[in-house]
Amino acid sequence: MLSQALKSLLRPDKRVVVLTGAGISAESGVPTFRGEDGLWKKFKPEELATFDAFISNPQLVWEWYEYRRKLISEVKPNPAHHSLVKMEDFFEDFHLITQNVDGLHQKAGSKKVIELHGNIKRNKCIKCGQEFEELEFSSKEIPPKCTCGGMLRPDVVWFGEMLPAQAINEAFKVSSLCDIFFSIGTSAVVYPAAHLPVVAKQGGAYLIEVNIERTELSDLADEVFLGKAGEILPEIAKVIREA
Ligand code: BV8
Ligand code: ZN
Repeated sequence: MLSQALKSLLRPDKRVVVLTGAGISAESGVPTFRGEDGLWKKFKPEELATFDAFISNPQLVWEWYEYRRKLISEVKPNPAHHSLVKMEDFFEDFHLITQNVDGLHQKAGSKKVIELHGNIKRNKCIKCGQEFEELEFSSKEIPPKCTCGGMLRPDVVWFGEMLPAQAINEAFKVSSLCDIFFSIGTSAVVYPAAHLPVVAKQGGAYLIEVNIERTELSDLADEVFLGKAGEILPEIAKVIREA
């Protein structure tokens, strides 16, 4: 299943970067954004995942995130997440960059996770910026209020908002320097995250895509594994273990 070229590359001294998207959490039961059962099916991104949408309809946006938080609290990491933990242990220089806000990589045991789009469990005050971990706030209002009186919002990156500078800068740096870049379960349409595999390729990395269908990135990839991340990644982890 793995090419000879890839097998010869999978050595501990290789610098490896992995970028994941909603597709890696699909087999855990978390709906993707653009897939058949996608989150956007019922709603449209511009209606919900933007600051303007929140200001014009805070209750609707807050309830949407509460619905997603509840769903995510009931799901577990799947074999794809667990395989990335094994890869993190195998490679001396390994970075996991995720667009997901579900925290499943950390739940699976990944130690170093670069969260480009924030984390759905955390909230922050739109006035003073104070961060609140899950369920720390007491007010029963929807959305809850901060002690300073400001409204709380999910601490995720909405469309049109800047990504956390430290996270995106580190992501570009490690992507430009790596030997192998895996793009897993992402439609590669959301920027600037979708630029990372391109930067890796420009830096001379071997680009691998794992997805159930071809994407805008597939033509640029050195290898495309069409199939479920939960089935393909354990295969790759097995080859690494036998290396
Ligand atoms: C920025 C957090 C600017 C919130 C998310 C026009 C108008 C407005 C904006 C733009 C525009 N054109 C470009 C932009 C920029 C915009 C953008 O890229 N828009 C796209 C849609 C065109 N980007 C931004 O706005 C970013 N900010 O650019 O700032 C700026 C610049 C300077 C100064 C100030 C501002 C912010 C982007 C972040 C948005 N937040 N999430 C939340 O979660 O609610 S994005 C959201 O999409 C998620 O994070 C998600 O991860 C991400 C990407 O989607 P995917 O992960 O790829 O998920 P998707 O469903 O699309 O695909 C799943 C894939 O998995 C599929 O390919 C499927 O085949 C595959 N799959 C399914 N099952 C499996 C599988 N693969 C393997 N195994 C399986 N089992
Ligand atoms: Zn506040």
